Amino acid sequence: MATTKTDPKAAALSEREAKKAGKTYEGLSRDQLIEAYRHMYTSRRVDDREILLKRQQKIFFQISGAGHEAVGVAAAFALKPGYDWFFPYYRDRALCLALGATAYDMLLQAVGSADDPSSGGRQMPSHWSHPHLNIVTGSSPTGTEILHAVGCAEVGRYLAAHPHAAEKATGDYRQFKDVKFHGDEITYVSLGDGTTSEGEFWESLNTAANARLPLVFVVEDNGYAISVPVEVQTAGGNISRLVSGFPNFHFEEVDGTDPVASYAAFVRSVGYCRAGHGPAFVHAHVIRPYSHSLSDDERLYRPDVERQRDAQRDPITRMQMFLIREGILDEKGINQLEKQVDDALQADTERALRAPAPTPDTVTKYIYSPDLDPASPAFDTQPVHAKADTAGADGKKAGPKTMADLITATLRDEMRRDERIVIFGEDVADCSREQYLKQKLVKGKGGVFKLTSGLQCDFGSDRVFNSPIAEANIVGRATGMATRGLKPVVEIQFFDYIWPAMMQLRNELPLIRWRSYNGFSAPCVIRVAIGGYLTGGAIYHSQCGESIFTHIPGLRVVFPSNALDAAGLLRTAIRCDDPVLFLEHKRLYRETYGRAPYPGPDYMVPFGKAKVVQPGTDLSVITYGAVVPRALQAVQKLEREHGVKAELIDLRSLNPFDWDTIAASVQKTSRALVAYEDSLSWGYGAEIAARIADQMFEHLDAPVRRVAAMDVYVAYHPDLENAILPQTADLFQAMKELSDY
Ligand SMILES: Cc1ncc(C[n+]2csc(CCOP(=O)(O)OP(=O)(O)O)c2C)c(N)n1
Ligand SMILES: [Mg+2]
Repeated sequence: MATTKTDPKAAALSEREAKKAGKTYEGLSRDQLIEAYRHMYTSRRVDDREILLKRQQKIFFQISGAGHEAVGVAAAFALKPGYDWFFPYYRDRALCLALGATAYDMLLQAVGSADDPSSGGRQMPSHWSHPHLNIVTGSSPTGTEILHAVGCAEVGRYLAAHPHAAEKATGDYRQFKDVKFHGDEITYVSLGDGTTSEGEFWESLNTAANARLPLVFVVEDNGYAISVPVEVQTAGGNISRLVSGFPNFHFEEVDGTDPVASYAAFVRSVGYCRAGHGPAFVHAHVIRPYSHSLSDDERLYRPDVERQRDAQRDPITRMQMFLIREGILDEKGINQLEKQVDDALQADTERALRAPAPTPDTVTKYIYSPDLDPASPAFDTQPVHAKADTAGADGKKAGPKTMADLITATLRDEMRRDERIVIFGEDVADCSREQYLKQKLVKGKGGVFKLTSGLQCDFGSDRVFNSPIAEANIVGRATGMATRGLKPVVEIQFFDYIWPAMMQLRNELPLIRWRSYNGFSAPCVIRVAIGGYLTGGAIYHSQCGESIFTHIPGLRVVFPSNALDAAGLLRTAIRCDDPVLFLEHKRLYRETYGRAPYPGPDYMVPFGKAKVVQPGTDLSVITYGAVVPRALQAVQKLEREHGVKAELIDLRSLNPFDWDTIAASVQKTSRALVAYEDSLSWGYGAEIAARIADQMFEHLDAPVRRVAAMDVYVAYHPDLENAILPQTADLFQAMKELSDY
C-alpha cells in the first residue's frame, strides 16, 4: 500500500481554509455571499446596459438601482420569496433579482415588449410586478404603495382568523380571485428618504404600529430626492430620529452598502415581525451614483467632492474587496463570475430587442375584469319579497323601507354570504371599545348616517372597524387588501372629504389590473355619502363631483336614486370583480320617495342599465340621483298642465352608462334634457349632452339642454342653497321651453 507523507505546513493551511470555508457572516455562508455578489453585479450591469440602450434610443426611459444593491439582496435573503409579500420601489432591482425575477424580465420591460411580465409594455422600467413571486405591482407616485402594504399585512392576520374566507367560491368575484396566505407571512415595503415626506408614509406607520402588523418598512436613504437633500426633506436630517417614538416597532439603522450588516439588520427585523411582535423599520444609508434617472444630471447640484465621497462606499466595489479579503473569491473568481453575468446579459439583451412590441388593439384590455361583466344578465335578478307580515333581513317587519335600511340590510346579507368582506371607515363601527357593547353600556353608533349600525355586533370587530380620519389610509389599505383577495367595502364619510384619497383613487385602485396586465386586481367597494338639498349642509357637506370619478378608466361609478336600486346595485358592486365607487345621496337615505320592501338576499341590478321611470313621447329627460324625484315632479306637472309627455330616464350607473336607452329615447322624442345636481360646467351631463349632439344630430328637433347647479359652491342659508341647486321649477321650465322649441 502506498503511503504519502503529509507536509505539516500544508496541513495547517488546508485546515485554516476548511475552517474558513465553514465560516459564516451574520449567518450568510460563503456560497450565499458569492450568490449575493452575483445578484448585485447583475443588477448594476442591467442598469449599465439599459443606460446604453437608452443612449442608443432602443429604450425610452431608465432609472437605476445603482448604489442600492446590497440592501436589496440582504432583504431578499432574509425574507421568503413567494411566501412573504413585497411592495418594492423603483430602486429595488437587486431585491427583485434576488427574489427570482430575471434580467431578461427587466429588459423586456425596458423595451416595452408585449412579453414584459410586469405590465405588457405599459409601465416604465423598474416598475416591478411578479405575481408568482408575490411582488405586487408598483406605480410611480411616491409613497402610495406603503398603504397597500399595510392592507396586505392585515390580510394575513385576517385570514389566519378566518381560514374559510380563503376558500374558493363560485358565482361572484371569488371565482376569479384565488387567495393564499401563511399565518406568519411578512410584508416588505420600501421607499426613498424623500418619500418619507409624504403623508401616506406617516399614515402607514400609524396603522402598522397601532395594529402591530408584520410589516418591514425599508427606507433606502441615498441622501437625495432628485436634487433635494435629506436635511431639507426631513427635520433634523435623519428619519430614524423622527420615527423613533412610534410604539411597537423594531428599529434598525444600518449601512445599506454593506450586505452583511444589512442582512443582520433584516434577520433581526424579520424575526421580530414573524414572531408577531409588530412592524420593523430598517433605515439603510445607501448611495446614488447614477443621478436620479437618465433625465437628471446630478453634477448640477452635487459637487465632485461629494460624489467622490459616495463612490468610496460603492457597494459593488466594497463587496469585491470583501470577497477577496475573506478569501471567498480571488480576482480570477470574480472575473469569471462577472464574465458569466456579462455573457448572459448580452444574450438577454439581444433576445429582448427582438421581443414583440405590444399591438395598439390591446390598449383597452384589462381596464376591467375580463372574467366578470357587471352589466351582464347574471347580475339581473328579480326581487323576492318577504310577506308583508313577516320579518325582513333587518329583523324588522317587512314593508317599504328607506334606502338607508336597504343598504344596511344588503351589507348584512352579503357579509353573511361572503366572509371575505370587511367594512371599515370613519365611525362605521358600533363601538371601538367593544367592552362597552358587551357590558351593554352603550347601543353603538354604526356610521354617522347609521348605515353600518349593528354590523360590528353581528360580525365581530375584525370585520367591521373604525379607521383613523385619513381617507387615503382607507382607500389605500382597501386596495392592498383587495389585491390579496379580500373584499373591503369601505366608507368615505362625506364626498366633500374624499380628496385626501384622490391619489389612491386616480392612480392606484383603478389601475392595479391594467398596469399589471391582469397580474393583479383590486375589486372593492368605496361607499360615499354625497350630495346636497340638505338645508344646512353648506359648502363642505353638500358637494357632488361624480364626473371627476367617471373620468377615471377602471373605476365603476354608480349613483342610485331609490331604495330598491340601491340594494340591487350595491350587491352587484360587492359581487363584481372591479373596483366600484358607490355614491349614496344623503338626502335620499330616508326620503319617502323610492322606499321599497327588502328585495331578498340575491337581488341585483346590473351596471349600465338605466331605468325608464316614466315613459313618454315628447321629450327625453336624462338624469340620476336626487334629481330623479325632482324631475319626476316636473314631468308630472308638465303632463298635467300642458299635456306634454316627457320620458324620464334614471341612469342609475354612470360608468358604465346605458347609451342604448338614451339613444332609443331621443330617437323617439327628438328632444333631450340632461339634468344633474353637480355644477353645470364640465359636469357629468356635459358628456351625455355631447354624445347626443354628436351621435343623434339628425334625430334632434331642438338643441340639447342642460339643467344643473350653478358654478358655485353650495351655501348654508336655505335661500342660497335653493338658488344654487337645480329645483323642480328649474327643471319644469327647461322642459317646457324644450317642448315649445
Ligand atoms: C407624488 C409624487 N411626487 C413627485 C414625484 C416625482 N419624483 C419621482 S422620484 C422623486 C424623488 C424621490 O426621492 P426618494 O424618495 O429619496 O427616492 P430616491 O429616488 O432618492 O431613491 C420625485 C420627486 C413622484 N413620482 N410622485
Ligand atoms: Mg433618496
